[in-house]
Amino acid sequence: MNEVVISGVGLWHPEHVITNAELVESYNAWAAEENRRYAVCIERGELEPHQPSSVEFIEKASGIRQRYAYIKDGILDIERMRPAIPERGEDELSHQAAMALHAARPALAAANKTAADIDMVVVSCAYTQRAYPAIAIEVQAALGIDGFGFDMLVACSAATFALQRAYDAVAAGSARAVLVINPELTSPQVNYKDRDGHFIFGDVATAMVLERADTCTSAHSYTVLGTRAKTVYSNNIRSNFGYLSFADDSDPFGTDKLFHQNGRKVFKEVCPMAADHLLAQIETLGLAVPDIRRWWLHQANINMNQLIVRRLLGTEPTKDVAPIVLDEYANTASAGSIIAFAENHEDLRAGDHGVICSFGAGYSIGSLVLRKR
Ligand code: CO8
Repeated sequence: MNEVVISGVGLWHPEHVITNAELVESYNAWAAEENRRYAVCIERGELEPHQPSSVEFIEKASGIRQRYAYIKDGILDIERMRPAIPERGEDELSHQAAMALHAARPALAAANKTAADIDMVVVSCAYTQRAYPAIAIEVQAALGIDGFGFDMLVACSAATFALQRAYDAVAAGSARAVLVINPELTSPQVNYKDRDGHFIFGDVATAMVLERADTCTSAHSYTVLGTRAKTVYSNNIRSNFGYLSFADDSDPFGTDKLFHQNGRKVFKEVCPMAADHLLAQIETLGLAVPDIRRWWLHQANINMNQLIVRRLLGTEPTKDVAPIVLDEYANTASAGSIIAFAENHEDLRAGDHGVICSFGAGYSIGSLVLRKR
């Protein structure tokens, strides 16, 4: 088996920012309008009035202060409450491929690689904007890569699961180098009329290059010591969006077709699963918690990350040991742990260990243990 390294990472975020204050102002205006419209039903007790959202709750419950939006237009408009993303023609670059390219190019540059070095492209994220042709093949063509590409969907673990497919391919020799890209365009799936979830997600794109250690010329590279994936079926995080809507006579734009969750249950069930998974993963490799210099964890909720790190370390987590990017980016589905890595890896010294880990819908947990070279 070949020794496999992560040799480059790329991160791109859209220019548009939505603060908690903007989001809350818009939601509360919409809620007040709905309460006015249905005042008679509310008066008769037939409907519950919408309660206001609050900036304080969002920051305390999630750690999120703002998020990036690929297209901001429409999201805060109470007559619309969803981004107004113009449709592109079949002869134009798709939105998600455009996002993917923004992250792929810096990842290739960081790895000192060109299109000619890459054999496999994986676009892996929570949603792809179409079924086929794969976004990965569109990106492959745009970059001029001769090889193959495919899309993968594993919700919040899309990035880590794709990195594991890349690791397997390079280790086995079926690809010399792999480009894994996560164009997380989450805003079209957010229900901005749902007080419990309107603040959770942001848009971003991340990318990584994996290759054989003997071809690596990057300034910062990490040997992948091991990978681990786990899934356990749960309905607690769900989106029913899909192609059957055309045939099953359900409302293709119904709220069940958007992201919805039982956040409390997710919190309670996923935290212990993730902590146990991480412990088992490092122990398999002969490592203990004090051997891990940095934990690049999934970014869904700051309280969740603190609980997991406290359970692992037995002490209060610091941002140096477990960086948090939620405040700036919000939950970016599978890209969160990769953003944490992208912004916090160059200071590691040769021999330092780190762990990338995702957890979320499915349920799914994916991890990679790395050693700086
Ligand atoms: N403003 C003010 N008050 C609010 C608001 C709000 N916006 N929302 C809820 N409240 C109120 C509630 O009504 C409740 O009031 P009461 O106590 O009177 O009933 C009170 O605040 C507390 O509510 P919760 O118990 O729901 O609050 P929590 O502290 O649990 O926080 C969270 C809610 C932030 C949702 C938290 O439960 C959480 O983050 N859980 C983990 C969830 C998680 O990690 N999910 C993973 C989702 S991501 C994923 O898997 C990928 C999916 C694919 C991507 C999708 C892209 C769109």
